[in-house]
Amino acid sequence: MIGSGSAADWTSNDIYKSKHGVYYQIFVRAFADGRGDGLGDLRGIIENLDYLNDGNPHTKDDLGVTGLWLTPIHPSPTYHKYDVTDYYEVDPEIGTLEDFRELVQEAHSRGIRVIMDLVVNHTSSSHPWFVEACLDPNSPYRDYYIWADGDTNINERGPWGQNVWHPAGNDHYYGLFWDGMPDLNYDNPRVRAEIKEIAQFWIEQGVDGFRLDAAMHIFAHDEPERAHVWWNEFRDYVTSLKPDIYLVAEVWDRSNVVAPYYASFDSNFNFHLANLILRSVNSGFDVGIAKVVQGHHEQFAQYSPWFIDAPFLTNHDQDRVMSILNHKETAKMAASLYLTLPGNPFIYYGEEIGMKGVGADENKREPFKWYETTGPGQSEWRSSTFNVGQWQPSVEGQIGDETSLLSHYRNLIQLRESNDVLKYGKIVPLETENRCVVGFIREWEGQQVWVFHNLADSKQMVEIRAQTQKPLRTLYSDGIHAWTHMKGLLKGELAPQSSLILY
Ligand SMILES: [Ca+2]
Ligand SMILES: [Ca+2]
Ligand SMILES: [Ca+2]
Repeated sequence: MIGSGSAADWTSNDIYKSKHGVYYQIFVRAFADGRGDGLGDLRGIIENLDYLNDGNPHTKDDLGVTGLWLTPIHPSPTYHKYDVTDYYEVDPEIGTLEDFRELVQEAHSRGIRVIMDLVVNHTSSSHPWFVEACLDPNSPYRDYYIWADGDTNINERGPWGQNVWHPAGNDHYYGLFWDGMPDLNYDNPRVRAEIKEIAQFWIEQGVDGFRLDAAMHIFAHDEPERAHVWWNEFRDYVTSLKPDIYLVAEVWDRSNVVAPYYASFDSNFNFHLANLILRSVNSGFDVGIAKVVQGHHEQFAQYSPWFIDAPFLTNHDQDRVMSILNHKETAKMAASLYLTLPGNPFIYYGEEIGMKGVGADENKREPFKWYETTGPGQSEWRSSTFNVGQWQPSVEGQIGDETSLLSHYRNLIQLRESNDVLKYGKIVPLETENRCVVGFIREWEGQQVWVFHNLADSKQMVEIRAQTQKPLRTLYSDGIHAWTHMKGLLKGELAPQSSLILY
């Protein structure tokens, strides 16, 4: 086991526990405008922290998330900012370094940790390093990037059929995603030193961790062994500065490819699981989610005993959940599933109110709908095309409605955050003998929680051996269920598209 010896050096059970929480991904430009120019910014997030978590466990009208992931906030020529021109600044459109420090402080006072995107596979082609590298072949920045030589096939195609070599004068440079994003050269120790310095800077500003963009693409041709050497070097460095730093990576691939990255990172987004959850709730038939999760975890544990899975439904690169599922009750089921699984769930902003969006990336990043029409703080970075008219989800329209999707998210997040077994526990699949019912046990420090989700739009029966020390009781229920637990036998009828959690 690669992880067990080395991992223990850089973490401990207390640190492991401190890294757990429910995260909320904010696409900064779309979330909230605090400065009146119609573009989302850091001030807008600060002003709306009470919506996310007011820091008071006795009030229940806030969402209750305990972590934020901010998409890139650095200066950049694009609206999405995944191509950075200055890693040490905040884009003026988004705010200032002081705003960032204030956001972190205000978030911490509410029990919210803040992580930020670290986009270092590539820079912007407008980054001064790249500009100088192009202008002067003798510049020290030339070797920050990857240049074609006599042996290079400049017609090489990347994994999505795209051109990866792009002309600059008489030369060609490597840019996996597009010509505006030249890849950095991680064979150059000066590049590695620069990236560590950037991370140090943001740790000094108070950040709690990083979401590592395109983590598997660090070396051309996706050489995983070399990527691991670099990421372990990075992990060791940032952990030496901040022992409880949380690292979650984008490794958009199947679980056997993802698993080795647990040698470097606390978490990796579970793309494969997201797909299975959406397929299952959409069809009403479980594809075997609990067993799949258990299988993934066996793979992850080979690389680190401290792995924290990162279940989610969709992110800023994918069609929105409500556009895939279309029905409020089905969207509730999807939420119930991933918010009761092990790991750190990541909610994409707007998912909790059922925002829609498909196709072009901008459609998946529409302004967060605070109001039925409009009001202070509303981002207007683009006019909504998916979230207007008949389908108009909003916080204003849902916050006081106990049957709303927003209330459902709030209830499940608060349940999870208040229950150590749901928060930290591992998963043991249950054989429910019913293809419509997902069943599993969560276990933590000798305690158990029994979870059942009926994905079908009809009542479903379950009958299962449940040898427990005392009869099971209801922890959570969002349907009218009829069930008994006697003589080690749990029998019940589950209401359509609903969940029952026992302890
Ligand atoms: Ca603004
Ligand atoms: Ca509260
Ligand atoms: Ca790369």
